[in-house]
Amino acid sequence: MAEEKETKSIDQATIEMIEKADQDGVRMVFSRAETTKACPIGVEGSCCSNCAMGPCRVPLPKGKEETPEEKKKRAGVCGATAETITARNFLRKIAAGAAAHGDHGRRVAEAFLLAANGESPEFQIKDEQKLLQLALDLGIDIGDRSNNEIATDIGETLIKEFGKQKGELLFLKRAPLKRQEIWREQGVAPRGIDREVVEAMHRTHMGVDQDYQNLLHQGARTALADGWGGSMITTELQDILFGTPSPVFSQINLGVLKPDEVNVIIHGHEPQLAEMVAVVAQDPELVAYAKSKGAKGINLAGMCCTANEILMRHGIPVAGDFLQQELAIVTGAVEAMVVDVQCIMQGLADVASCFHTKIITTDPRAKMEGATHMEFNDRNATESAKVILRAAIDNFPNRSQNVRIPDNRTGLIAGFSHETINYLLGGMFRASYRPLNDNIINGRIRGVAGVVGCSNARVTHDDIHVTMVKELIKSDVLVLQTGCAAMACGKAGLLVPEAAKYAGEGLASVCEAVGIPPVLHLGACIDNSRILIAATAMVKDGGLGDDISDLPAAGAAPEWMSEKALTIGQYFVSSGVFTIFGVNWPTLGSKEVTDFLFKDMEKLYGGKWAFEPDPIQAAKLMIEHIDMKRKALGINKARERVLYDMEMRRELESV
Ligand code: BF8
Repeated sequence: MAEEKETKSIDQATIEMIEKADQDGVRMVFSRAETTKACPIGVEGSCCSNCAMGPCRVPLPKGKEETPEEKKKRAGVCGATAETITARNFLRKIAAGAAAHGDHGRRVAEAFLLAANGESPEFQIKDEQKLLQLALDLGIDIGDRSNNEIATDIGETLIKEFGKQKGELLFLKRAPLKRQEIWREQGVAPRGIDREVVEAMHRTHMGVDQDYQNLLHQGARTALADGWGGSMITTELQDILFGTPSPVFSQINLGVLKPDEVNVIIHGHEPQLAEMVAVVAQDPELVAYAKSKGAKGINLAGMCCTANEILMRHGIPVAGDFLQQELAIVTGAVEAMVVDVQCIMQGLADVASCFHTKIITTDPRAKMEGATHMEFNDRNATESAKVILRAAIDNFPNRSQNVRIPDNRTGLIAGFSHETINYLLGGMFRASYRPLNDNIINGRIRGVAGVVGCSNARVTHDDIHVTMVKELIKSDVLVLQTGCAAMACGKAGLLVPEAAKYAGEGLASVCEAVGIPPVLHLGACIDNSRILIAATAMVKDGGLGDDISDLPAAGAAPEWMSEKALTIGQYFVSSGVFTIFGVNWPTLGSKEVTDFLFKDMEKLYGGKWAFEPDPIQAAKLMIEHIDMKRKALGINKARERVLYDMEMRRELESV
């Protein structure tokens, strides 16, 4: 279970705005977390509400060993066992996460096709190189065809992946061969993305799949349909359409809001609208309009994963993470918060009613009582973005005197796509992961960890992320990040090369030689697919085994809260990665289900789950796992030999 919190956050801006909210009498997530306690039965997955004979609660008895007779009685009205109920609940969460990422991907694929067909002239193919590479990967003819013709074929091929009824998802072929064989052996190579989600919902309906192991294998298949399907399609198409990220410097935290400008926050996940708002915010006509209302200009900032998208591609500053969305409004300085889908708290409307902030919903799938709905249209993107910005500007004169913007903003570097890491390590003409693999083999880098996921009001905001990541880099583990986890470390100053001072000697020396931070920001949650590609590239470069499960690598989501995080964890485990979650664990109501995820999956998939809310303990488990993999590869001795004499330093600097 989650720790008992002493403080709500370690972030000063957050603490200051929680105090202001209290003074202003505003209720928000941090206060609701105190009054609305987590349900102790739901938290362990022991409640079934899948039919009207229930809800049936089958909690694990606490503090005593259960007799077989007692265990038999622990069943729903239909006879469903605690194992079935817990596994069904787990699978449903995975399906919801896969659906969220998949539906995001489908919308991007639709926008991509409109652009390719010339039906939304504002969007053009930005990354030709990646377009051609993807065409080659998919076996699409290049010849002397135009980019738009090639893009149309790519868009049509990939959009079919959602509704595919037979065969396997095309991107599974990107995985190491051994990994593909494991998926086929287990019968979990996903077919269409939608098909796996629908089947998961069918199998968890009352009276269908009643074998917890069978349910959990479908969990693997549905999650893989996200990681190697929905999410990967999204990342690829967004990069081609909006540009593949490369390193960019920016700033993060509520202090990026400006006292004398129209502050517009773009919040949510899908980048089409944000891309257009970023362009339109510079339109001289609109800037003049803002000035006519008494503002000095228009200040755009991001929130949640949309923030990561426009940070990675444009260097637009980040106002904050998931738990800071209401706090941005509490500053009193936000004219409009423009939202689309996912991770948007319903509490926003209530908080906004205490200030002048306009909440603008833009997506027909996600409306909110108390918000203004202004639909964003891909076909008319510029005009849609202008209408939204004008509404924000019109709201500037309504700003009251009750404004306090915390003076906290931290510099960070983002933009580490797979392509960038490849290029930074290997150089333009010999782009490769070879130097990374070599430095892992010689022990300067002990291993690689993905630390991703949300922030969660049940634990001390940012603390778990920052503590875990500092422990990992101190132990020479290179950290890759996405989502709100990256924001926590960004605020703590870990996403700049100077953070090498927190790293162990080996990792610090590599960071200094290559000029990278010890913690790399790879993008939004959807971009965890970049980590799958990076892991595969490491396998393919050689010397670190022949499967992702051989790599000295581990994953974590220590402050997770969303179903999407569980789906991501499950696709990493099913791809061979040891993955550890904090806060709480949703299958503790069944020992059998938990044992399957924490132990048996390793025998079947090469990866397994773990649960450890203490960030230092969790980091130690990850490091132990990394060391075990080093030993299996026969490279454990190298670390012991690492002595940093001048010759080794010179060799390193010539990388
Ligand atoms: O997809 S990390 S709180 S913002 S779910 Fe949401 Fe979690 Fe943040 Fe983005 Ni990801």
